[in-house]
Amino acid sequence: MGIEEAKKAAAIAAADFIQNGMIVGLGTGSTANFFIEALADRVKSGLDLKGVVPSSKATQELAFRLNLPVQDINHVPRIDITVDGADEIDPLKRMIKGGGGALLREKILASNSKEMIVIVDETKIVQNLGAHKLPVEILFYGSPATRHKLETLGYRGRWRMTDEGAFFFTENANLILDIAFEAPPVYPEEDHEQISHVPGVIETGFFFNLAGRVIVGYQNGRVDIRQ
Ligand code: A5P
Repeated sequence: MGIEEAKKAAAIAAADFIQNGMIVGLGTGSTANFFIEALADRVKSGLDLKGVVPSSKATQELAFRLNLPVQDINHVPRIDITVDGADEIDPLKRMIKGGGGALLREKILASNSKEMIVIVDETKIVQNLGAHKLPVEILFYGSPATRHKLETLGYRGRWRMTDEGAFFFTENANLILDIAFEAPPVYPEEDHEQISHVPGVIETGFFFNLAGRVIVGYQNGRVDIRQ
């Protein structure tokens, strides 16, 4: 077994928690894709979902292709469970997300769900957040000034670029600044606050107090569910 199988094992375990009549938020990324496939398999076997709400175009396309009942976030009252991956998660279930650039919509879904189930392979488990760069979504208007302001506060990063060398724009038409920490942040909540207070910052990839159950898939085939 390898990493892909570990992600898939966590995803399949998460699909078992979905019940008839639920509205399910769908995260973005390779692990979330395995969940969407596992969920579609359950629907084929008779699970009757009220709807699924995607966090990105890629997720929406996959959900449509697998005949899941896609709904617009603006037309659902509340989401029952959102299932999503993470780039890093620590023992306090604090996370860094946004490697795929969908952090803002992912956070909106997670914040409006009765529960967020996080699915990760074992490589995402960390003692301290910050080895991975922190994605920060930034309004294009005034973005050099916003970046400069962040630098004066000690947050240095690079604009995310596409493979073709153009600026990467999120689905909300914003930029992503990937901030690198020289040492793991001791109080990530304070960093989140400081960064968020800079005008032009839309959202950070820190996710706090959102994760419910965390399902970890291991390369030896084991799945661990942390309540
Ligand atoms: C998407 O913007 C991210 O938050 C993903 O959830 C995160 O990068 C995990 O992606 P993988 O499951 O592909 O590792």
